Amino acid sequence: MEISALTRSVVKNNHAVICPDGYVNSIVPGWLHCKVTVIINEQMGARFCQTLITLNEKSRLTGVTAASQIFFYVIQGQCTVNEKVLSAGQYVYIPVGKEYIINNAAEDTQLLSFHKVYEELPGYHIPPVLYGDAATVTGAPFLGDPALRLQTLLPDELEFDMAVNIFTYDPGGHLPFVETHIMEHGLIYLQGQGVYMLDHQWYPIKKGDAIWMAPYCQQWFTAMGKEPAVYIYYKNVNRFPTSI
Ligand code: UGY
Ligand code: MN
Repeated sequence: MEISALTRSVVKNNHAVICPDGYVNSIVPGWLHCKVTVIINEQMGARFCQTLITLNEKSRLTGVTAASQIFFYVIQGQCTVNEKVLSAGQYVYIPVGKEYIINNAAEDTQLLSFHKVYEELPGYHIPPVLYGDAATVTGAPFLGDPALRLQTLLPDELEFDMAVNIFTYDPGGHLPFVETHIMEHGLIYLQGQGVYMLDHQWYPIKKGDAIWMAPYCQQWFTAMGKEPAVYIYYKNVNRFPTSI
């Protein structure tokens, strides 16, 4: 028998590993007939929010983005966002001040969301609503290593203050150095497995696991197994680094 007192999930001051075995659902006003797990948010010290939503034919998510922009990515299944059909690998970026309606979902559709308070930049416009498909985004070798490929889902433009990327590592591929940086991350594994080093602690990670990394949480990853490891991740970008 499995021992239910064990889990790989951990929540620390500067990072967290959240595995599906620990999920407890939240009720979110306006998001009806669906299961919502708030995986990362400001209660744990993060400056953004990451949720996982499981939808069915009856699900209906409505809202108006206020201070925060939202990025939705279809992990599996299919649904309609503002009457546009999105299936696995497709996504929508909804800037601040926009209405959204999500419905017509197939049973067991999984939707990932990243939410970040938008920081305007003088001289730049608020970005428009943007739809995309990861299948059409080329994976560029990461820092010259063809074993690591980075797909950048949002435009590399200063009006955006968040990036969402898909990172693919061939088995044995690894980050070329331990990253130590001000930017924060939230991620979820779409495929594969490997070992993540977070703040000098080592974690076995696999498909379905999510990770939060606070600013300056040191990070390194290597992929293991027979298939590439793939995660989709959030990063805050393009704004002045200090208020001092
Ligand atoms: O964009 C990044 O900082 C990325 N290389 N970090 C990561 O995957 N942990
Ligand atoms: Mn990083």
